[in-house]
Amino acid sequence: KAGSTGHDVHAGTARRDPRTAWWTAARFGMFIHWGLYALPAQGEWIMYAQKTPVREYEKLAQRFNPTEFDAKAWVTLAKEAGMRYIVITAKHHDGFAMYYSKADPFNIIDATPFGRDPLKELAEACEEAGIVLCFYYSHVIDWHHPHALHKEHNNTWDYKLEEKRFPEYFEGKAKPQLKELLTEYGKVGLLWFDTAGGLSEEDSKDIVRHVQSLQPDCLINSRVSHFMGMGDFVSKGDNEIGMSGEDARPWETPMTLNQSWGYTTKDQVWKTADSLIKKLVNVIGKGGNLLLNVGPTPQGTIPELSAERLLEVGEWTRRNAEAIYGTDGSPFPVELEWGALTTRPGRVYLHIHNDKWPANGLRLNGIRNKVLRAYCLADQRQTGLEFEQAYDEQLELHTLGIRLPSQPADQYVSVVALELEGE
Ligand code: H79
Repeated sequence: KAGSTGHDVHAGTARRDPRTAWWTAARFGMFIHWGLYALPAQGEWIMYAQKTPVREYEKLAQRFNPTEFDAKAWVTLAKEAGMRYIVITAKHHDGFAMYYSKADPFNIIDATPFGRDPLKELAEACEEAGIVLCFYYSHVIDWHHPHALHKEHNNTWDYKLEEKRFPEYFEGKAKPQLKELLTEYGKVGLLWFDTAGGLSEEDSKDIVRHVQSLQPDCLINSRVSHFMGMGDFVSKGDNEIGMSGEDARPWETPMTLNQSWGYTTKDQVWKTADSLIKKLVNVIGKGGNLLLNVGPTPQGTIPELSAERLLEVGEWTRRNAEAIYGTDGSPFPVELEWGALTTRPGRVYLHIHNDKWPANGLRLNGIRNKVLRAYCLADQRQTGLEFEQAYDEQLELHTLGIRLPSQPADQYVSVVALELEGE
């Protein structure tokens, strides 16, 4: 790597940071939005949207009994999809803890008939499967707590804004609950904070110090604070795919499978496996991670339409693992009209969209290294593809032309691997 462009520096820096190395190598994670809001099945904002009184919303807990919850099944699905970490809502904006919290009785053990701690069970299943467990925690918005105070989205139907004393929430609930999550569930890969609107710089720094004092290696996402540069990695906007090299820190795209996060029966607009795979290679080709969401049912299962898509994505990630995990994004600061590109030392992977298959061959300029071999990753015999390298004196450009098979070798996106001389 020349290290001469901002992007090269970015990719290299991301990989060199030992704290974030596991996360950038993982590339693909499962986001899980699960809570009491699964019961009304209209997404995780229902309490706010309907201004449901706290005493009313609490009644959902009495009916929340996800007896079909099977942590192993969820972890197996994530693993089969090719996901290497899980981020689950320990507490979303409704303030309900999906684990046994001694800091607040509004939690799954004290308030529901279920009698089990799903985060404990997930921690065990993840440990066994080699998946990194991470927690989403809504640190500013909490519609259940009388003193939570956000810039915009507060419970103003039960509580008066002018009577709120934020420290009573921050010190009395948020920080103690974070301590529980960081001390009772083993090693936590990262904490995913959301919507910090109104959180002071002082409180932002305080919560980062709090996390780091309990688990120094636990990563924190940028949404912990609206103050610039906080957090170990950048969470882009929901469903937003970032450009490479625009931030010095590693980044991710949080993405939905349909158009919702929490379980809903209303939204049935599902991304296809085809488009999910293209979004995955688009993100990793730009050097980012994809955090792809499922919204489990009140029974504790992952909706069939989600699971079947993830399994199809998993067939593809299994065949193309070499071009995904531990790779860097493209060093070329341009959009590639045929797809995306990832690299690792001595290798380049061309992720070619099948519907843009260049039947006449593919040209790629700018690779200085000698190409030793080219083949389709999905071709188990690794049949060599013909290619031609040259140097165009006039354009001062290293050119490469690869003759591709007439038909794509894989489903949806076909990867061509190039073996290079040197790194
Ligand atoms: O957890 C998911 C969302 O619930 C959370 N972030 C993702 C990962 C989120 N918190 N705040 N926001 C998203 C932005 C708020 C958007 C809103 Fe709306 C627009 C609130 C009210 C109007 C979206 C549409 C939510 C309710 C209606």
